[in-house]
Amino acid sequence: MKYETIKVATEGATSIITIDRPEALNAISSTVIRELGNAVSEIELDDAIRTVIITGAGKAFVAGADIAEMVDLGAADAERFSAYGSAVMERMERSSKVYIAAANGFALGGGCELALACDFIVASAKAKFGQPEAKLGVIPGFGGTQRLLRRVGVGQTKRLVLTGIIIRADEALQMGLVDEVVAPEELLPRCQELAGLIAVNGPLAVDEGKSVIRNGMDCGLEQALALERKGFATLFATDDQHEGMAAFLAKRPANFTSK
Ligand code: CO8
Repeated sequence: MKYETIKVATEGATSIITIDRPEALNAISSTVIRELGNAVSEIELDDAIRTVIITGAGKAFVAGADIAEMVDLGAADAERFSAYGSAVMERMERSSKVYIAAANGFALGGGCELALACDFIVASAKAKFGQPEAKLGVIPGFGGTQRLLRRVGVGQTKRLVLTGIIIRADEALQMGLVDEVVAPEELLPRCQELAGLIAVNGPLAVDEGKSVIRNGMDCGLEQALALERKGFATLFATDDQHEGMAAFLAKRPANFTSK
């Protein structure tokens, strides 16, 4: 598919999506979110792709939703924009692919929310994070209040959302907003390395693990543990479980078939 505001490059089992509006610090316009949604759907259908790295062109990851487009939005249009964007983020979160945010620079507002919808956030030491929407008279609208809450707890979420402060990558790491901080030149290689570690594992196991963690987060411990038990047992009905264990015992690499 041809895109105007994003680039998609696939190499082996990894696709790299680059948000490509550097002149506007990769702000998420309605075109960006539509194209991102289309790319996510297209990638979902490709069984050969296991991981997706999302990054930004130039000095920013994504500096938020496009303020020039939002300034004159009415409430109904704002709700449509928010619902569409939230659905894209949910599709990533529920995807069988593993999404890695390679946060190369400013990840603000909708940009921070996009990173939060990924499974891992790896940040360049130069990256900056924040939810500055209150400075614009609004609140996050792509799931930020809720995903931040689940990642960093209520106190830090309020600190970010109510003050709108912008924090450095090392502080984001300390509070658990990001998972790793690396030197700028190491960002893509590290994300590709993580992608490689995932790609050799059983696809059904990775999918099940992601889904149990995602679904277990929103229920009580007992119910969450039941989800884990069910997922664990389900995998024993697959060829991949037998292949993974047989390969270990035979001291050879596993050849998973997703069956
Ligand atoms: N939207 C539109 N344009 C932007 C945005 C943005 N979010 N961010 C930067 N730009 C543009 C600037 O206007 C500027 O354009 P121009 O060159 O034409 O003047 C260009 O990008 C470069 O930006 P700056 O000159 O400002 O660059 P600096 O390095 O001086 O500053 C900052 C970088 C600090 C990142 C600064 O650009 C900034 O504060 N940007 C806005 C950050 C922000 O407030 N983001 C939150 C937006 S709201 C949001 O994301 C809500 C998400 C939920 C949506 C739900 C739907 C309703």
